[in-house]
Amino acid sequence: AHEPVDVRAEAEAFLRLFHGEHPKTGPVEPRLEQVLAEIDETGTYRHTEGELAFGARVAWRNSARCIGRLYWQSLRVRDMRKVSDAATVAAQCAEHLRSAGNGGRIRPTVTIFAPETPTRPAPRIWNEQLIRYAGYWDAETGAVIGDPRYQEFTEEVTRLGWQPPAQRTRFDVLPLVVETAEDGVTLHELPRAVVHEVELGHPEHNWFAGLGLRWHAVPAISNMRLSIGGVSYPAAPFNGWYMGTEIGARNLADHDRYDLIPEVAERLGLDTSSEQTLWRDQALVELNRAVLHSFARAEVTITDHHTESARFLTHLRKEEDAGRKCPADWSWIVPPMSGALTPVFHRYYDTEQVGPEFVLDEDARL
Ligand code: HEM
Ligand code: NRG
Repeated sequence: AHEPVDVRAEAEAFLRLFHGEHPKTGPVEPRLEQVLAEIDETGTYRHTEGELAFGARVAWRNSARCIGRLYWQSLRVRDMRKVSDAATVAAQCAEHLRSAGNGGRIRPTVTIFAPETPTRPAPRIWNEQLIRYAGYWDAETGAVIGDPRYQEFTEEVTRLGWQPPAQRTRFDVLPLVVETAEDGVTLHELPRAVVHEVELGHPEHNWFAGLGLRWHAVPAISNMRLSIGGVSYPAAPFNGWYMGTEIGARNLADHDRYDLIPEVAERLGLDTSSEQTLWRDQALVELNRAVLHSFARAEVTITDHHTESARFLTHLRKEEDAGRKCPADWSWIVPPMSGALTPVFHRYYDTEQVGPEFVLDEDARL
């Protein structure tokens, strides 16, 4: 459950924003009158396609934790508001991955499913992202096989009836869990063809490929509610492309994730007898070089933290020129390695949040 929203006030603020930024749509008053009447009658209102696309793009523009916002205006918006049944939600998530993955030339995309209304609950996707790897507790070794972040979620989908592959690996793709009023909680395996993955190798060290590491090409967050002008879209999965450090400095490196720094350091033959040799830092750099090299070799869109930091400053400049504040969260914007080497480190940001926005609900699963 979230804060009660004042639908009328939020609708008015949003419509004024939309008409203010789109002079060609004419004065806001006639549309506002129509929307307020619709709210009086039904408790909610229907966005036009133009309002929906603008709302989604501005929700990206307002994402204070996102360094990748320079291209917010080019977000592809798939209007799936007609869709509320589980099978079609799952099928359209698969189609999202296929069309957004686009053979490696990734296209930032959001798919917007049916909104919450006073008379009908919206569909929900339980997964944190459309593609995530299972984590299995292995009693024999007392360690997790796969991604420890998803150990609990993996147990939950297993209780719901998911059958892990006979041969478990570190990179088994979890099924989608879709919840709807009509069908309850349902499991849906993603078609293999829409799960584009990159096998990791290193530009110089041939042994690196032998580690058997891989990662999925498309990060698609699926547990954030899209909130536009007093209307809530709980199922609105979105994607851009990866910044290499998300994989190389966090997913594969964090101690409570794949924890690969010690193994990479050992294979590099580093002196791990003292922290002062900075063997961790050296291994981290090679792991991140492997990620960027491998995505480039596979012709899958990716960005590095230097390029992206510079782009983000360009974005800030453009927002300022447009007369807008740009909310940003320093602790998320600064990359998780080499922070002070990037210009985003050396300044502070506006922090007050504004709508439309993507919201992580308290009650979101994982
Ligand atoms: C967070 C980069 C596209 C919305 C982030 C983070 C990075 C990033 C590095 C921090 C993630 C973390 O530390 O775990 C990018 C890049 C994109 C992109 C390189 C390429 C186009 C998008 C798009 C949207 C979006 C298309 C929405 C339409 C967000 C949101 C967060 C975020 C809401 C915060 C997620 C959270 O709270 O967990 N992005 N992003 N980003 N991004 Fe982007
Ligand atoms: N760190 C997460 C993904 C978070 C969002 N990052 C993006 N979003 N690049 C991970 O999977 O590593 N995006 O929409 O592109």
